[in-house]
Amino acid sequence: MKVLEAQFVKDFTKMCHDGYMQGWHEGNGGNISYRMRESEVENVREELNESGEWKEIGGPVPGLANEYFVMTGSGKFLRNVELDFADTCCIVKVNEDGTKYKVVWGLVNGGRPTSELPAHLMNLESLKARDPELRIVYHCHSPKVTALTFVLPMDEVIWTRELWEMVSECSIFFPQGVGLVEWMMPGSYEISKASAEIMKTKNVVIWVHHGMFACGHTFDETFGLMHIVEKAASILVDVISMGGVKRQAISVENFRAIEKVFGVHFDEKYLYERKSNKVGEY
Ligand code: 2HA
Ligand code: ZN
Repeated sequence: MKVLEAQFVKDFTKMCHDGYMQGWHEGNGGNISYRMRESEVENVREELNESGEWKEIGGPVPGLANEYFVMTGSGKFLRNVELDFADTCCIVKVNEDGTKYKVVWGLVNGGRPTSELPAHLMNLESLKARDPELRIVYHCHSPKVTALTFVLPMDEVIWTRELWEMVSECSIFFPQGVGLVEWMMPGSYEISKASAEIMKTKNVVIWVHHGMFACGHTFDETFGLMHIVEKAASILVDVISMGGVKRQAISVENFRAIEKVFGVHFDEKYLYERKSNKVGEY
């Protein structure tokens, strides 16, 4: 089978398109990775060229040794993925000790995998250890979440509770809450390591003054999660713009009822009785 005929390419392309339509991928902003199933690798094996040279990943991922990944390319516009997948994306293979990668398909006009390659692979390694079917990592430049990183305190408990209060479904879609990474250099080992640490337990990582990472089992689930968090952030920005004081909100009692009805579990740290009805305070 040709790579371009594979279902994962269609799903990957749709996510690039949908994210662009949301306004999350200005210029070359954002990137996506997908850890392929063995059967998917075998199905396209005839098109893979393993003769390329190994390059340093920039962060070891022994848990992903010998695996294959679909990725966007560095400097490529996600807008253009649906126009020319083979120019904008690639398949990379990780070597046997998880320190190097090589491009085995794609980037036909040259280039490298995403500048966030270490973050993607290190996140995917955390996810594989948690649940082998968590195969997708999505990074976008989500404007409302980023706006909030200038005004909310650097406190994951406050962030989680504020976002959960914005839409009833939020706590069900990200019951583990969100993680925060303070400003660090994009593409660096440090920001990748901090993200991968959070992805050991959470599905949403916020890069302060930059954007967001979300993960999932399917492209729809991953995109939906990103969309839900950004929607909640958008409502929170509106609430802050209207003065930032809530007259009423989803209560601790309500969250406990959600836990029962939907069979989810929330860490008690998020279920504090609020002393303040102002956004960003306990
Ligand atoms: O430009 O989003 O974080 C790609 C990025 C870097
Ligand atoms: Zn980015």
